[in-house]
Amino acid sequence: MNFPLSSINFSISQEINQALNQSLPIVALESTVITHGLPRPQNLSLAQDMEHTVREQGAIPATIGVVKGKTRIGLSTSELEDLANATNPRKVSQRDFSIAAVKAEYGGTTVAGTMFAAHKAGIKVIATGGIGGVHKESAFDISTDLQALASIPMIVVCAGAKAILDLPATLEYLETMAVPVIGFQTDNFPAFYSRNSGLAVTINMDKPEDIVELAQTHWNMGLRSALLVTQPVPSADEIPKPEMDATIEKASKKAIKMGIRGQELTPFLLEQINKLTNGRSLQTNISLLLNNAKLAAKIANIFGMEKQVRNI
Ligand code: PSU
Ligand code: MN
Repeated sequence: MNFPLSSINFSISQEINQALNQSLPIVALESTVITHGLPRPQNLSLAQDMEHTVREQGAIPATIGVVKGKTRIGLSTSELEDLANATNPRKVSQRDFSIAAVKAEYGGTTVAGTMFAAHKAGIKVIATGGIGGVHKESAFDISTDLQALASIPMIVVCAGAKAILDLPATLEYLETMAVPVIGFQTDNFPAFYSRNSGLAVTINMDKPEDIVELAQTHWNMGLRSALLVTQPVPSADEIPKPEMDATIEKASKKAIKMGIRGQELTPFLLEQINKLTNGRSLQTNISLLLNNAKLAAKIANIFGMEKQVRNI
């Protein structure tokens, strides 16, 4: 059977189509990390390594991205290379799909964009580094990721929210929007580069099985929000919070001075932070991304035993 997508602007790769038909475990992977998150050539190698990590766990990776205006659910090897090397790719959240489509552009999908496309295909689990949230300096810069988490029933595995954000405000917003925040083997909300933000998660869970049970219970009750699984970066690759806070503040001040805002802000800050930490932040980022891909695959494996719910 085929999974025809309702729009000519979305298409599922043959491998993912087959996996969906056979109810195999699938992990969606975002691609803004490739187009805007990491520098070249680490962006491509990381994307390939994340796919490899998912496969090692016995699940199938579906990296989602926009190729010449078309959203691909399961980028091929060459599409992934083209996306990683594209000139001026667009950062694609829900607002941006139609723009990328009419302009036939390349685009990296954010967590929100990836959830939107993955959910159309019936995929339930996505792995990322950090979600977007409420920004510190501008109260109205609130990521579409939070809106997506509020309204798209999926499990999102991350290492917390981007460290540059207002974390207490981000957690408040998630509470308002009925998104349970699960700490994987921790009571503390991770702070991306650092293991502990000093803020509490909604619930601590030790096993992927428990996370899937909670998700099923949540959705069976008729709730449509996502569940956010947060996993701290491995200790060996952590950058301590006091050091990180000072670095982030320095980078943020520079951004304000230069008038950088909106979609540009995160890529700018990440680049600055990488410079200020002499590349250590990049290693931390890669480590947590791979760790999250692994956990997402373990969660997907449990879902794989159950019947897929098709939304398209
Ligand atoms: N976290 C990072 N780097 C990133 C992102 C998150 O450390 O590049 C990306 C993710 O794709 C996330 C997006 O979904 O940034 C959110 O962007 P915005 O705040 O503009 O919505
Ligand atoms: Mn924003």
